[in-house]
Amino acid sequence: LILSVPRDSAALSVGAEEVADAIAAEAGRRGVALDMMRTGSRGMFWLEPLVEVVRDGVRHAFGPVTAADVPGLFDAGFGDAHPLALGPTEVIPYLAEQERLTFVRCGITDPLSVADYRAHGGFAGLEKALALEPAAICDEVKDSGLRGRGGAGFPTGIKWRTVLEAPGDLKFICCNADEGDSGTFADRMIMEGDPFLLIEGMTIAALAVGAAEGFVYIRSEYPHAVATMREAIRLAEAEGWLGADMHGSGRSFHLEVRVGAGAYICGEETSMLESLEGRRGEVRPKPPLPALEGLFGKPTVVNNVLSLCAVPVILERGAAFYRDFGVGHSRGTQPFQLAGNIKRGGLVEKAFGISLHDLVYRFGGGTASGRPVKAVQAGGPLGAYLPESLFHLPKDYEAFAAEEAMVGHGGLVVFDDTADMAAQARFAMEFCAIESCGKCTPCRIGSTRGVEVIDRIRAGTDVDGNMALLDDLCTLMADGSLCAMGGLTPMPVRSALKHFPEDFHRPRQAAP
Ligand code: FMN
Repeated sequence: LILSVPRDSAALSVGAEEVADAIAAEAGRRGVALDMMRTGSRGMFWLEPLVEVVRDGVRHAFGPVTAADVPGLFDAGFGDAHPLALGPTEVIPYLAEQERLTFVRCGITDPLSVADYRAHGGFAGLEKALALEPAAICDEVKDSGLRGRGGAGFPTGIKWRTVLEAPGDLKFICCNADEGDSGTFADRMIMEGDPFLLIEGMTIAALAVGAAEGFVYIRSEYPHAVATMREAIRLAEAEGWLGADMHGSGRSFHLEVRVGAGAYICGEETSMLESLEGRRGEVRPKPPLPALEGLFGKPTVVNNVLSLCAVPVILERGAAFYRDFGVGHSRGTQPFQLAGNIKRGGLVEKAFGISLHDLVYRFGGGTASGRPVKAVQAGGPLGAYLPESLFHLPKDYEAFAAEEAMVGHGGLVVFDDTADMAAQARFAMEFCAIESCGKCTPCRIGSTRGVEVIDRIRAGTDVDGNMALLDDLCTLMADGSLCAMGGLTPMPVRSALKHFPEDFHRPRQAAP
């Protein structure tokens, strides 16, 4: 019996470990020879724990499986007649309709087997990069159209070029794996399910800019990701893919994991650098850009996990291959993450250009509660609340910006019609008040005043006067904050006011 059970945190949180134990025990009792592999998650969370059994070389899915289901699954010979049988995994529409470039191995391979990674095309991008000049690697990434997946959407190749051209012998690659956005989990899934991909992407970045050291900054809430990354680094070093004189190339790259202490602001890149240097996570003014004066004042690449994980396939298959996916200035694919009140939550990697409607309904199946969808918050806690009338919007950085919204890290949090958008607007200000690093006044004080003003509006006190005050405060925070923490907090507030005025006891404006 050949099967796999995920060891991803999402699967573990709903009992994957108990299922794996039950399968091992049952196989032992029945004298069945068992070959069980622990994998990452396929990203279909409503089906976790998802057990996959290999029959005639094809993986067949069963889920969601509990430990109590295990004897029955053995009785049925893990056959198609069992009520939990889902058929061949790859033809489940949720998976079959995706365009997986980054998540191509996740849930399929053993995350801690270099051999398995190699057998599934791993390190092919790094092998190409080892034969290229640094500037040529930067150009390939620039030509692919890859933009930063951490939120700001800055072109990755241009950032690398800046670091390459910055003077200095000591340069760093820092991977931002703080993943603080609500409803996001793609960074974690990759680190737990395909950690060599991140190692490969970071190593290519190091070759591109001439860096010899790198750090993966992981939030403390991700203990499994921390452990998996550390072990993967050890294995990659042991097999010569990392460390001194990689594969006889004469080039070296050392990688370490650093664990954050749990602050949303530590995902902001300059704050993350402070934290990496051992200080409290406070934002630094920009300029200087981290690309020129970053970690310990040295030229530094700061990239999100997903940006770095997009790089190997770009090197392996060429910039044009990657650029062929997507629309406008949003090229390639984005691992979108469906969360909140949604029937089929999980990871959907698609080319840019897919509509919100398709993500929420075609993939997500609408709300988990079965009630109508009221809003989607796109791009984390600082992103806009979008009503159904905007669900035609394609996932595209510019199309979202035109509607005062953002794609961000690709997270979507769905709300049904029982949600109170005035309460959500208050929450945005409260979140900022709690998570602000306190360095600048608009963010530190403005957010607290924002909570108070929204409370007065919700209580019906001088609504017109307080509305004007809130608008003024939002402008001040957007224009005057040191970083996008205070700068973007007005986005969810303003979107709630604009799209759901009735929740603030205001009449809906006629469409222009
Ligand atoms: N970027 C991330 O990659 N992960 C995060 O958790 C994250 N959190 C952020 C939190 C705040 C308050 C702000 C203002 C920004 C955050 N960012 C985060 C964006 C980073 O500042 C930065 O733009 C990003 O790491 C750059 O990498 P990229 O170009 O690959 O996206």
